[in-house]
This record gives sequence, structure tokens and C-alpha cells, in this order.
Amino acid sequence: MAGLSGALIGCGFFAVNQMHAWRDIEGAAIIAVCDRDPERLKIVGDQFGVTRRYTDAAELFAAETLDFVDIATTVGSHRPLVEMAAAHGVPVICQKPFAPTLADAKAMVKACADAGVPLMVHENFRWQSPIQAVRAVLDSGEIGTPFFGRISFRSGYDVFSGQPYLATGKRFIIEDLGIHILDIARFLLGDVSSLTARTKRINPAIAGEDVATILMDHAGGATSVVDCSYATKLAAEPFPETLIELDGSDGTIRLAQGYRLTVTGKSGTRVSDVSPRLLPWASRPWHNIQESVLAIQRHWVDCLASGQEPATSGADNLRTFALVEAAYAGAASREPVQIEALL
Ligand code: NAD
Ligand code: 89V
Repeated sequence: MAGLSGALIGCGFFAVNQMHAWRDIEGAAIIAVCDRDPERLKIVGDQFGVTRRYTDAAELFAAETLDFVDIATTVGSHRPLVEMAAAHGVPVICQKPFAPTLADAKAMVKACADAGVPLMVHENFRWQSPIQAVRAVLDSGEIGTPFFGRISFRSGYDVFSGQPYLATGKRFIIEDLGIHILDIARFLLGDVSSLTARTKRINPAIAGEDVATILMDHAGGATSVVDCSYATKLAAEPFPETLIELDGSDGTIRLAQGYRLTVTGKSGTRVSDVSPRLLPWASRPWHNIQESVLAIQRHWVDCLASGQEPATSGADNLRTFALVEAAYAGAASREPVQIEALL
């Protein structure tokens, strides 16, 4: 395959991981970078040897011939940038959270569909190798039909030092982190028909909620609990591990802290270590997330080559995003929320 030429927009905290991953991927290269902050532009441009640099995305699109653009800015700029990419006919990856509201997200999906350009949301948590290992066990039929799931992320890790904006938004844990955990629940147990949610703010120094508990009915018949907290101080900090319990008609799956996978099923009990690889540029404890960045970006390149729709396409992500909106609405009303009504 001839190499794809891409551009990165947004050279902040997380984009550095995306740039490392692009360097590891054959068949694609970042040939231009853009950030409205000249200092960030210089840091990332220098670190990765990219000399074509822009402080204005409109100038980038006007000047470059691109096979794709990778948008790694924060949520407020996602809609204008995705629509700009669509207007230029450039396939686009957009970081999560995809948009500020579901209405914006729907408009972005429509803009790309109307322009005929592929759109993938950088929803990378389902690409973590331990999560893929759980999905592989489910697909093998070893535990039969799942009827219960608990997908849990509870931590006391200081995410605010690396991402200060997380402390200031009215919405916090569901929009930023819960969105990943809700997506994992969909990935493992299928689409959701209704949910009930409760939230709390424990840390007085932040504006949004830092605890969320969500009970979901899946269309396929399973029930799940998604629980997230950044107010949970534990003896051994699990950040950024997602812990999973699945009960099926023929057995159980447990993904426990330390990436320990226990499967009890038709052929007995098996315990394995499903730790992610520590890539040469990665650092603990982020290596789990960093490995998934490489995996999702490889998937994008494969999809562009084959014409296949990405697993976390814009259209797919509307179904995850609807769960975020529903969780906030349900926490406010204390009533169950029907998901189809939002889509
Ligand atoms: P950041 O604030 O460190 O970086 C964002 C960068 O985008 C900044 O340098 C800013 O100047 C630039 N920017 C903003 N608007 C722009 C515009 N219109 N044109 C050009 N540049 C613009 O933020 P971050 O922590 O790197 O987060 C970026 C995104 O990545 C967020 O949406 C966040 O939720 C997401 N994120 C995802 C993961 C994950 O695992 N998927 C992890 C962390 C962050
Ligand atoms: O993955 C993320 O979106 C990050 C973090 C893991 C810190 O929540 O913001």
C-alpha cells in the first residue's frame, strides 16, 4: 500500500502518544502538525521531526494534500474541525468525547456521511489488549450467554495535573472517563435499551461529578453495572485499569487488578496474565492506554485500505455518546432513560 499522508491537529498532552504510535505504523505518516498554541506546535514538531507546521487549521487544509487528519484537540473544537475536514473531503479521526452534545455529534456524523468521508472516533479503551482478551473469551462461547456484567473503574489517581481542564468542566467523570467504560459495556454486551444513573462529587476542588453508578438493560437481555470513581483511595492504585466481571449461562469471566484474567467455563478454570506490552515509548501506568492508541490507529489504516467501516465509527459512537447524555439526564431526574428515544 502506498503510504498515507496525515496531519495532526492539537499537539497537547495526549497527542504525543498518538504521534509515537503513528511513527510505529507502516503505511501512514504524519506530514504536518497544527496547534493554535505556537509553543505546543514547536514542542511536538521538534520532537517528531515534522517541519510543516500551522497555527490555523483552515490554513493546513488549504495548503496540504491529505489522506487523513487526526484531531486531538479538546471537545470544544471537535465539531468545527470535523466539519472542516468533511468540507475538504479528508477522512477524519476525532478524539473522544466526540462532541459537547449528542445533537452536535449527529451533525458531525451527517457532515462526514454527506461528504462521503470515513470518520472514526478515537475511542481506544475497547482496543486495550486485556479488554480484547475478555471479548475473545466471550466470542469462544466458553461461558455461554452472558446475563450480567460489571465494568468498573475506581481510582484515586490525580488526573488533574496532566489534564487541568478536567477539574473545571460542569461535567467530568461520565463525559471524560465513563464514556470509555460505557463503550466497553457496549463492546462486550451489546447495545443498551435503558439506563438508570446516580452521580456524586466527592472532591470539593473540582466542578463536575467524580463518581457515577449506572445500571443498564442491554437489548440482548443482559444487565450491567458501570461504576466509575476518581474519589476511591485504595492500598494499590489500579489506574488506569478497567476491571470486569461477566456471568454467563455456562461460566464466568473476571478481569482483576494486575491484569489477571480468570475464566471458569465449559472446560474448567483457567487463570492467565493479560498484561499489556510496555512499548518502547510507553511509561507505566499509562502503557495500557498507550498500547491501545497504537492498536486503534493501526485499525484506522487497515480500514482506509480495505474500505471497511471502523469499529468505533462516528455512527457507532453515537450509541455510546447517547449513554453519556442518558446518564446525565437520568442522574438529574432520578428516572430511567430510554436510549432509542435519543437516537
Ligand atoms: P490538551 O489541552 O493538552 O491539548 C489540546 C491541544 O489542542 C492544545 O495544545 C490546544 O492548543 C490545541 N487546540 C485546541 N483547539 C484547537 C484548534 N481549534 N486548532 C488547533 N489547535 C487547537 O488536551 P489533551 O489532554 O491532550 O486532550 C485532548 C483530547 O484527547 C481530549 O478530547 C481528551 O478527552 C482526549 N484524551 C483521550 C484519551 C484517551 O485515552 N483516548 C486520554 C487523554 C485525553
Ligand atoms: O482516557 C482518557 O480520556 C483520560 C483519562 C484516562 C485520564 O480519563 O482523560
